[in-house]
Amino acid sequence: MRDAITNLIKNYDIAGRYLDRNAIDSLKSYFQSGTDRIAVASMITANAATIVRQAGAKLFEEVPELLLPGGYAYTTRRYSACLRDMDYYLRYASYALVAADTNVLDERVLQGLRETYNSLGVPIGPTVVGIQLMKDAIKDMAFDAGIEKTGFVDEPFDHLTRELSERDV
Ligand SMILES: CCC1=C(C)/C(=C/C2=NC(=C\c3[nH]c(/C=C4\NC(=O)[C@H](C)[C@H]4CC)c(C)c3CCC(=O)O)/C(CCC(=O)O)=C2C)NC1=O
Repeated sequence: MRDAITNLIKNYDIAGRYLDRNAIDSLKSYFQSGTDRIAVASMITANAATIVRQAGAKLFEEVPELLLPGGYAYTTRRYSACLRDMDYYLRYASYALVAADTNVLDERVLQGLRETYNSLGVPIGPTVVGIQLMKDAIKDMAFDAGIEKTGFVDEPFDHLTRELSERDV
């Protein structure tokens, strides 16, 4: 698992170089966004159940066939598995937000996930919609709490989306 700082130091150590202007700039931007990252992570912790439930409800409104016989949230078992997956995405996204690095997502969430979904037949498209709905809800929450620049919130959710959607070549 990596965070923005260990990653940067590792790269400079490999090159045997002192921290230069670029390094200092990215450290500054990490520390400047730090308080906001922590605030958003604690907002997620306090509202996780609601965020998952509401994003799930919206997802099933947008893609109602998921809940019908033959759909991938049909039966209580699958429905719960779906919301549980959304909860995983949210929890790991909150770690990645604090780390300012998406490596934790690669190591703990994404490895083998697309293959698992494909072999079970779980559709990726609606999963991505669910992830984006959680992102939007959190950005609204952050903005309402007075955080003006919420762009950093996109990183982990867009990373999950990008990696999940990637096609085999
Ligand atoms: C922490 C990292 C981690 C992740 C991410 C994870 C995902 C994950 N989701 C699974 C299943 C599943 N995931 C879904 C998800 C959905 N159904 C829908 O209609 C939607 C499109 C979507 C929700 C947004 C469903 C329905 C299953 C059960 C599929 C089945 O068994 O038929 C499975 C198969 C095993 C199981 O059922 O538990 C895994 C491994 N497991 C992990 O340990």
